[in-house]
Amino acid sequence: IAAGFGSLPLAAMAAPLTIGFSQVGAESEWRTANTMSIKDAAKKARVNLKFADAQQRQENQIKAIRSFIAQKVDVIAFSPVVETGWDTVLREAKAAKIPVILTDRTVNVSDESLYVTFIGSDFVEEGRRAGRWLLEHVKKNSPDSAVNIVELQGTVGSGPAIDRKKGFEEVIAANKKLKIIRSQTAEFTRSKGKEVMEAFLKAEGKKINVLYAHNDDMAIGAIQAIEEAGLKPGKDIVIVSIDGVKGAFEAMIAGKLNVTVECSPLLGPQLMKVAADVAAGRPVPRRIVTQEGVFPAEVAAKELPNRKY
Ligand code: GYE
Repeated sequence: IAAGFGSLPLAAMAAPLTIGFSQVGAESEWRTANTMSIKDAAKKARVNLKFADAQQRQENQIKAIRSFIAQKVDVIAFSPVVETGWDTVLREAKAAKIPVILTDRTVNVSDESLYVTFIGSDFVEEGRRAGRWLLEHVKKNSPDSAVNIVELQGTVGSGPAIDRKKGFEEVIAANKKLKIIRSQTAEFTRSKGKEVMEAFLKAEGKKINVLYAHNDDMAIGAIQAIEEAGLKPGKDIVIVSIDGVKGAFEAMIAGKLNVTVECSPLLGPQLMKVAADVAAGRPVPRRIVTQEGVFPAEVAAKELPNRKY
């Protein structure tokens, strides 16, 4: 028989790739954009996507992964809500010979062969970028005063919360006048961001000079709390956050947020490409890092029309 289309085995022609994807939840604007990116890219790549929302609970993610194994999907992808506690279920996937791709967040496992690759941002570097912006801002605006910082952390035990704290602390250590006076989780959500900021304001009041929020949604929630306390966000309290979602650009244009460090959620197209490579047995890099920038309030109006999330 002549080589070519006619000689392809039926399975290779007919069967689209099936990917089981376990998403963290719908906690932030970032997450919504990430989910859309994955669903859109799957459609474009004609991938059969089985999508499960874990509502921020690890046990739901473990259940979803087990169900993907039972359904014999070609590839499992997931964004792990926390870093630890994945060894058992990932060993089950490995035993079933289903490759696992991590997107957005990574895991802490004893056996590195439990996943093929991790596509996502460098969260320590994002924390450093936030810290560097603040050091510069302090140098220009108030080089001689003490700077009291409050910090809203992301989900306890999650990669971005751990790493964004670490990178920021590492950089601000260069100036002893900068001090984190309160730090608490607000679970990456607006409502918690508002609630925890209210508590910070009650405890520390006008002592607070800076808010560092691990994501824009918590910063946006905190902005409401600051306004309700009769203070001016972006002025009385300088606000630094991470993600770069549209809501942050709007807050910057309104003068209520000072800077956002970009973290791109648009991981769908890369995931589809890597999943196809993995399923075909082609080698893929162990780590795929997202490219990102830093956007201060001065450029917000010019940049907003270019934003895709
Ligand atoms: O920054 C936050 C989201 O894992 C990078 O999760 C992601 C983070 C993002 O809820 O907004």
